Amino acid sequence: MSERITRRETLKRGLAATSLLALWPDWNIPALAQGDTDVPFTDIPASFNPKAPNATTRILDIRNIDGPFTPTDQYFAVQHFDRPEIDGAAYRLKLTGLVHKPTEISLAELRAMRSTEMAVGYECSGNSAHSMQGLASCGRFTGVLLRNLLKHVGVGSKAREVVFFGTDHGAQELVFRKQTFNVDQQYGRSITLENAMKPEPVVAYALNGEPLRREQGFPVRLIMPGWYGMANVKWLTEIHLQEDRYLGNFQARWYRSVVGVGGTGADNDPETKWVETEVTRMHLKSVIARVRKTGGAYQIFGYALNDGTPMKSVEIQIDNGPWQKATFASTNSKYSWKLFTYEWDGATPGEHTLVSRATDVEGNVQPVAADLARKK
Ligand SMILES: Nc1nc2c(c(=O)[nH]1)N[C@H]1C(S)=C(S)[C@@H](COP(=O)(O)O)O[C@H]1N2
Ligand SMILES: [Mo]
Repeated sequence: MSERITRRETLKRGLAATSLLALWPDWNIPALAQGDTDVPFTDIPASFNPKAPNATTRILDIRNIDGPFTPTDQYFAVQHFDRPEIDGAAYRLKLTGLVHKPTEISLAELRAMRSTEMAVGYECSGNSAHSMQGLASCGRFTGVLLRNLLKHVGVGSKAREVVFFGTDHGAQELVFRKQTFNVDQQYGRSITLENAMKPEPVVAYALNGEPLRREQGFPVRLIMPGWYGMANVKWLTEIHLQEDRYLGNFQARWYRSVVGVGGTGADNDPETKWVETEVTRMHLKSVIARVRKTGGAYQIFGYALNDGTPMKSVEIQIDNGPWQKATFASTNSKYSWKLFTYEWDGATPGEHTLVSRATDVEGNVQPVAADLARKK
């Protein structure tokens, strides 16, 4: 079940104007105050039921987003194996490999180090219309900057690669040159030492001011602002520095994608070159989460994500009309998700198609449906 890079679906969202709704004037007002109603979407997959997640996945119902940070008990949760239960008192984070002094750090010691707080939004690279774009959240994470931890133990001169191991593991079939091996795989991901020393990565122990919950990686996880979710290793047990590239399953085989460059992207177009890529930083994406009505006023609301490059705009297109600029929430920050609203004047009864499109200051534009034909 390798995950593929997220495609942005054209958000065909129908508005049935027979419903009664209300506007959304302020973050502090709870969702669906008396008289408020959300306009029903007509494109919700029949299989979608956020109230009945399976044991290993929690989907955020994005229609209920009511502030910059996802409440801890709604925060989306994804992992490949069983969620380990770790004793916080006995926990030690191991720093091993090409470090000056291999070190074990307790949770208390980690909490006593200089801490950093960061608003970070991210999505699973498999987030799509199938999960109603609910494999995404935004939280306020507290922890220690990875580079401070690395400086604390001393980085060996040959170290090039920083590997993060989760406690979780499980049996997986590994097919190599047509031979099948049964291996016990541990969740592991690596980044270059250069990326590790950047000022963003956080070894986090709290979300929204509370200790991480079990499903969020208690007691300690990595947070890589601007990256897809797979980079944020939960139940972090070891940080290992090495010279060679790390080739674990979740680094070297999964989280890969094939992208068509040039041409039309049609399978038989010789102009299109197919390139294998690695899933790393988030691509520009915006999602319409709901349409809510107050009196006669309709408000479109959604979130956008990217790699942290300042976002220039999110635009909304209604029924193939002109692109109109949405307004960013003042609470947005560099690595948070970017919430936006658009006041929709003149909504008429019947079904409508709403599309959103994000653009960053470097001129990158979220692809539209036609561009996505080139991604496989
Ligand atoms: N240890 C460990 N960390 C993990 C995973 C995992 O299976 N094991 N899954 C990753 C994936 S694919 C995603 S999308 C994010 C989800 O983070 P969340 O559950 O806090 O939302 O965790 C990542 N970290
Ligand atoms: Mo993921």
